[in-house]
Amino acid sequence: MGTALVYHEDMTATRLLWDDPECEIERPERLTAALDRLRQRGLEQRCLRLSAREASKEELGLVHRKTQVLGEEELQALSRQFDAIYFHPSTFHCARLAAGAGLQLVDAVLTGTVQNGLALVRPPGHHSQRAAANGFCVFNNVAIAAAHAKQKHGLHRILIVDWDVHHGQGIQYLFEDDPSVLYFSWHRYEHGRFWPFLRESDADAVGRGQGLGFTVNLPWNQVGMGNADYMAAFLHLLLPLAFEFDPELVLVSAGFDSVIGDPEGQMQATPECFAHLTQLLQVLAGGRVCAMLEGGYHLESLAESVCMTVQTLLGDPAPPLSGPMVPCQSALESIQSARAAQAPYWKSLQLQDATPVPTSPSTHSPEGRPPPLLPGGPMCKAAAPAPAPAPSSFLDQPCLCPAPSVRTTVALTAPDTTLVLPPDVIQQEGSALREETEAWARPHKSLAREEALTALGKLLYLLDGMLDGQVNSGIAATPASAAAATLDVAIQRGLSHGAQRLLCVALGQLDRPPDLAHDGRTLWLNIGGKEAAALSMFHVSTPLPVMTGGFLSCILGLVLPLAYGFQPDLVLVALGPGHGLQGPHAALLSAMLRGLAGGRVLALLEEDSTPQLAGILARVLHGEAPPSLGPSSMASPEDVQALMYLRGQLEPQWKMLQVGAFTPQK
Ligand code: Q9C
Ligand code: ZN
Repeated sequence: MGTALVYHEDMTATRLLWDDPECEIERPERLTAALDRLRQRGLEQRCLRLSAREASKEELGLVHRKTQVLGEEELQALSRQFDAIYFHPSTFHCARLAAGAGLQLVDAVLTGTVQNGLALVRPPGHHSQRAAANGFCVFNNVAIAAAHAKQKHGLHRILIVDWDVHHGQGIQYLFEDDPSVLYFSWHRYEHGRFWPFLRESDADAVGRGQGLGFTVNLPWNQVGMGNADYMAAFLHLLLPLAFEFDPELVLVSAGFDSVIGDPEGQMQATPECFAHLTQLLQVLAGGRVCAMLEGGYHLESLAESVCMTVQTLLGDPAPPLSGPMVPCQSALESIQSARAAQAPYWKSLQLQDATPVPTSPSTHSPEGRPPPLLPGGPMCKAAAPAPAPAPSSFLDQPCLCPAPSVRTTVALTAPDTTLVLPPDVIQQEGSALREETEAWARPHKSLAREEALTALGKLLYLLDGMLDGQVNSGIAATPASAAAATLDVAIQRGLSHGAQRLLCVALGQLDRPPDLAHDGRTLWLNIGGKEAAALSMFHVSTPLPVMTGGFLSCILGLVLPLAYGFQPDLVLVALGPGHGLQGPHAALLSAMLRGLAGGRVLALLEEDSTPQLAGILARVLHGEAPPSLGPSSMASPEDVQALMYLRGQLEPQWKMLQVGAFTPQK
């Protein structure tokens, strides 16, 4: 449905006219660097360009007490009345354009003109308060947009995600007693020793009155937070609350001073991380995401990260994250303390009283089963995650993966005319050579039948297209009786034709292929197994959660932490016999797995799946937003118990699991 890019060149006019080392980093080149890079990458041209308009006095009045235009001689004197602020003769015009750009973006998304978008603006907004400019911010662009979405569009639940490295205290103050706005901010805090030095930036500031639990602060107490820390914060803190909140709109205070290289933030996360953060937010609110620029002072990091964000809003798959996915101790402590502070207000963080913490896996590991085998380091050398890049190496190499010419292919046995697909999703005609297909099928009895062979030929052709880089993702179908064997062949074919690490998420009754080597190249995850069991760190099985809340906990607290820790370069997701997943659940899982392997995801369905299911999966793999799940029920005691057991087994090896779903309070 499209991505809007809202901009006006006039916003480059405001600049610092005197000497002030604190303010000089907020300069016009921030906008031109970002825009030039978007053009260079061909991304600007793919967006709906909207020329920013000024916000009206009434619109500014939604948030701010009074606004006045001052003479030039008063500007410097006025600047001194605020913390970290400069005014220029053009500042009020620019600030009204910045606020107006946010309003246009929200209007374009909420009227259905576009699916999502970015407003490239300055001055930034999130520090601005009802009657005070602060921290380079004049009007609070995101807060005005939120108030407008409530007043003019009648929204009841708006999520604001502030990934700028500073605390957006202005947004916090404006909505602290308002339960219709959930405000999440992570920020450099250093136990209160970093600007703006506020006690209320800490994790125990959770809102007031009706708004208790609707302010979520994640203070970073050390610099150097990286991709693993940011991903852990989303998986284990923001997203559980966000799904429970079920927003109608997501606003992003998109500051990029939280990216590696920025002088203010001193963090380590790479620009690609912001593609992943964006993609994770796109599964909320039916994909209605409005990002507005806040900080970001390293021009190269800023430009690259803006490209990552826009590219992801456009639906392109996120480039894989590099570096070891191990959150640092300080990050884990911060996430845990924020979870503890929020737990009274959110079911998704609570452990039900009825659930005993299992000390032995008696209910989940029947007698006779060998004890869980958790080898310390069976990962073969070739499969070990790449070492962390040198801090500045990302600047030397282009971060874009070569885009496959075809993003998504549907390879059903008989091309289905009732399928509703985006125009550029291809229905595949081709099949692998008959002889080759038969050779792969030979060891499997269930692949002897003609129908199974036909389906296998189509699957192999699709898989080869993906491994060659011609196709990014796809769906294929197989007769139910041949599902396990077809999956087995797909795994072997993937591993022998270039995949270094293959993640297989098998839903329903699908057993791990018996001849699969234990060399760490395949991570096998079965959802819908009889019991929770970790036979090795690469062979995990869990029952299908019975409730939506349990399903979300399973994805956020188990599947994605394992997947991001494994860093696969190919993902197979198979809906096998008795998978029991409803369309929206299957769509959400697929949408989130798309963050792995550069979006190289092959979904395997049963032949008698409905065209609706095939259609929804094809659209999601193509980059469309999955439908909202609606209000989520709590996880059942069985769901909680299975997850806690697996976490206990796997956490020593898979560090992204730490502080995840249902940590018992120590
Ligand atoms: N070195 C935004 O990013 N100066 N505002 C802090 C610490 C103020 C940042 C000094 C930074 C304001 C939108
Ligand atoms: Zn900032």
